[in-house]
Amino acid sequence: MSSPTRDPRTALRCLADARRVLITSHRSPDGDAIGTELICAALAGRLGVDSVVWNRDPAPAGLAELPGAGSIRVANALPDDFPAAYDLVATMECPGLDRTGFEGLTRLPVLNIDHHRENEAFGVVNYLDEEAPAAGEMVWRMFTISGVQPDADAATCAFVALSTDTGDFRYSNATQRAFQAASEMVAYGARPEQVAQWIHERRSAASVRLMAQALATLELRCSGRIAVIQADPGAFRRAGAHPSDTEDIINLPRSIAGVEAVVFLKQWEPGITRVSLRSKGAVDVRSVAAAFGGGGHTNAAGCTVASDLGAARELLLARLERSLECTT
Ligand SMILES: [Mn+2]
Repeated sequence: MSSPTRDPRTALRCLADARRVLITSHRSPDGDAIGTELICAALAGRLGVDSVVWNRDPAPAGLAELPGAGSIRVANALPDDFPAAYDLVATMECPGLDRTGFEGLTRLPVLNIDHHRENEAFGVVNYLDEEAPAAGEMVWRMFTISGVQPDADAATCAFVALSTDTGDFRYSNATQRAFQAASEMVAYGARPEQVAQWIHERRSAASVRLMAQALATLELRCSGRIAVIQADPGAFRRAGAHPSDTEDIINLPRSIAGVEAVVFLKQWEPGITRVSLRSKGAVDVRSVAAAFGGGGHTNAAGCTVASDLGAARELLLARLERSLECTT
């Protein structure tokens, strides 16, 4: 263990000193997770370091088209040649090692790269920067100081990470730093219109059907400041949808005038409810998620509640309404 650093040079040195690195990220990987893994793999390659990207869950549909995504391996356990054939593990945006869904990663030194505030600093090197707009921007910084030039594919993967985590440069983390990095990525060949198609125009029909089911449950509370939607096992069944088909649905209720916070409750297996939270401005949903053992950012967070949807809904809304000081 070592104390956290925001200096990309420390992380770059750690990666460059490796012979073969196993790169991984969190379960249900999003654009930042996948984009950051791929740019890290690209950087490793340019530094002469072998790498394997090894995930517990598949990438969302559109991201399978990202350059290099075909080389990502998805499995329930670590590779058979782990740890013998590797000398480093690199985790991308995992606040805790358990988020990877793998056990035994600590048999090797871990390079921990993340921008979540609650990161547990579990690595031998902890490159942590909660002001980074995306984990992909952090690895992009490593690339730009490395002395090797990112190619268009690497820039594209970094742009996917950055535009995903900033909600297409609309969230509060769309800072000057985010736009500066985006400008560099485009200069190196990232194509925003291609990335937008991958992220926004690769939905499955089932996910649009699930969207209809979820939106039909819309309820406004707290004088219209809170919007709640849900998808229960019946909704998943009727839509023919998978857990990965829930992405983006939460952004529609977020667009309602006057809404400050959105809750999306999802249940596809007995006794477990996944909760996504979004908010605008200073409304902090991370603390609400944290009260249930989850985490995230001020305006985007999530948690898992070990109960069926109805009970989880009561618990979650009670906590959120207290945090927004709702009177009605
Ligand atoms: Mn992220």
